[in-house]
Amino acid sequence: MAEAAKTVPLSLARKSETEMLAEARRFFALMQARRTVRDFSPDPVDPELIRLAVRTAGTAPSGANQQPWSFVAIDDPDTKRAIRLAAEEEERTFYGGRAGAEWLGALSPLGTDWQKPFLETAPWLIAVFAQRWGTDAEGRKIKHYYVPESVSIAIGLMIASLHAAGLATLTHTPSPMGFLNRICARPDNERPLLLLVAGHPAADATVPAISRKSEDEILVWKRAP
Ligand code: IYR
Repeated sequence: MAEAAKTVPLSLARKSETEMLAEARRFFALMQARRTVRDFSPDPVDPELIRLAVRTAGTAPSGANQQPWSFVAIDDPDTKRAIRLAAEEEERTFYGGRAGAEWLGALSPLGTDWQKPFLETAPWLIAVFAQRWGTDAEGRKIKHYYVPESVSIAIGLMIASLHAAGLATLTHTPSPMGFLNRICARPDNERPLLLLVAGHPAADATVPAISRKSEDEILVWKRAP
């Protein structure tokens, strides 16, 4: 058995009820305004915003605190082009039939197709990798726990950071996306989970007229009597 970690006092200042509600309402309003965007402006974005988003992602809780993630932040045009070409090749077969009629039907309200120009237009791509296992100081494999859950929470925080900064994002999941290991030179223990596209929206960007589920549809209370 490993020894229990030493402890330090928790630092979390208690807020008043009023302040708690105000903060939560403000954050809800901020996140309610987030939309997935597919039309990006080529305007540059300060790499510091990307760094802060990734550091925010790195604050996520993770299985056994193993922090099983890595992020590759790309604004190099040649790399973006290579990613676009590889993604479009997969997407062409996906939309050409591999997805099947049911999946393509579910996607049709989004108006997506095999073409992914945003992979070159947007200033930043962030490739997110999940570390299926780690290695200790002696190079031995360490099992990682709750990897997809941990990395997905991290991605959520990263999206919130970029959105709070006023940037548009797109969670892009070309499938399969093993090509990201090659292009980003990531080792075999890392599985690409998604590509986050980030930048300013194009001036004329539109988004699908779709809505979020209501509170009643997503929240079930079991209140104290
Ligand atoms: N990976 C494809 C298809 C796609 C699938 C789902 I589920 C979406 O919500 C959106 C797209 C693509 O990126 O076009």
